[in-house]
Amino acid sequence: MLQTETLDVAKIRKDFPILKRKVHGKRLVYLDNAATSQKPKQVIDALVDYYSRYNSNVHRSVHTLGEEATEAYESSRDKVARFVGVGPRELVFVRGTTEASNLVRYSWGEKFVKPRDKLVTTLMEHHSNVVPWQLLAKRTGARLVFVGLLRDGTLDFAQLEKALSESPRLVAIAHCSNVLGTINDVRKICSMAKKAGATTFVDGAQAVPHMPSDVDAIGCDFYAFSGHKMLGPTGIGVLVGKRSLLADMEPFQGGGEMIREVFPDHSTWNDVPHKFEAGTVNIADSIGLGAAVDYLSSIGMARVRDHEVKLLKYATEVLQGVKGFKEYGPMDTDARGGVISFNLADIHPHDLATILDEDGVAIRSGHHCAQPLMNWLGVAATSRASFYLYNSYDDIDALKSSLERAREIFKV
Ligand code: 7TS
Repeated sequence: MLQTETLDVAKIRKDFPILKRKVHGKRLVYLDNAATSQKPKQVIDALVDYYSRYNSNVHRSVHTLGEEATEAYESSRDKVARFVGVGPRELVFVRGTTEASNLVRYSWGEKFVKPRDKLVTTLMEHHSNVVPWQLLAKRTGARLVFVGLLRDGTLDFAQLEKALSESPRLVAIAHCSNVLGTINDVRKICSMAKKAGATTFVDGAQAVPHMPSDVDAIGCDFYAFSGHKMLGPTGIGVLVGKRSLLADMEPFQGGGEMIREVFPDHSTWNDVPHKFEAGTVNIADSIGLGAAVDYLSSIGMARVRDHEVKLLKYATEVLQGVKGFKEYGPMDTDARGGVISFNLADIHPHDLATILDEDGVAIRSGHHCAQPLMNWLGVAATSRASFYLYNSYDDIDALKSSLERAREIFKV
């Protein structure tokens, strides 16, 4: 059953060469999209085209190749900025979400955070939205505070209000959890945080690939995401920042292209966003990300989201029928991304993922770089299936039969 009402999955799958391969002689059922997505040939072709036709450095050479590369790099910035509803001057190309939070930690944090300041994050964060703030707290003498969750895996707003009553310097929160799938009302949270005088950092790594994004409307100070989770190449991602804030911040790395003038005793900085893009940038992959955005736009993000909600509803229903299946996260599928974290009886998630792999079914197992959350759930690890636009009901059926086979093998 390849057709959902929203997307023509059979047609989409033809664009993804990797989906033709077999794993252990079985059709590849790729359900590890929260870790990284597969790439359509349009993105692969954009990389080949750059390297084979106009490979050159950007922002420096007046020859034809240099001009073409610069034009492609900057038009990719324009495209990605439009895709998330911001201006191109607010968009810094970085390696990914992790580099974005570390940039904020250095360039904003070490300038503006003072001893005894409070930094607020939550128990559902990926480590890239925890560890940089721990390092910042250690360096500045600030204190990191965690907002907890309600039993259904949604944010505890009473705890958030309490944390905000102490006038924190920073509130850092995921738009969508990579484990529970919880979609946070970041617009409301940023408005509350702003009233409390805090700067806001939103981790959009699991949101931008899967739903329409309007970062300007969220009203945050910083917003980050990774290209490789949204059909783009690895090694390219985005930090969006308010222009005045980016202008006030210290540079992240020093070197070529981020300067205006260099004297023996000091330097002055290039305009934002170039101030934060030192050295030779990741030209090819930023162009690849532009192609990914074109691909997603041609499908339409509202349709991608709608498709994933249908898959989530179907999966929740079908998998509940597997004896010993225990799912984590909010049960309201409309307020949840296309992610299902689960355990099956007492089978270790790594063993389960190995059995599933024999059937060509790729899921992730482990702590998902969210150990504070695992601790809160009271488990060392979970298994996780995560969906994207090329998945369909047949993938969920394959997951179910593989789980049944694991039950037989482990006799649970
Ligand atoms: N934030 C969230 C919510 C994430 O899910 C991830 C990666 C990151 C940040 C870091 O992104 P990166 O591109 O800088 O690595 N999440 C996962 C995952 O769930 N499984 O593998 C990577």
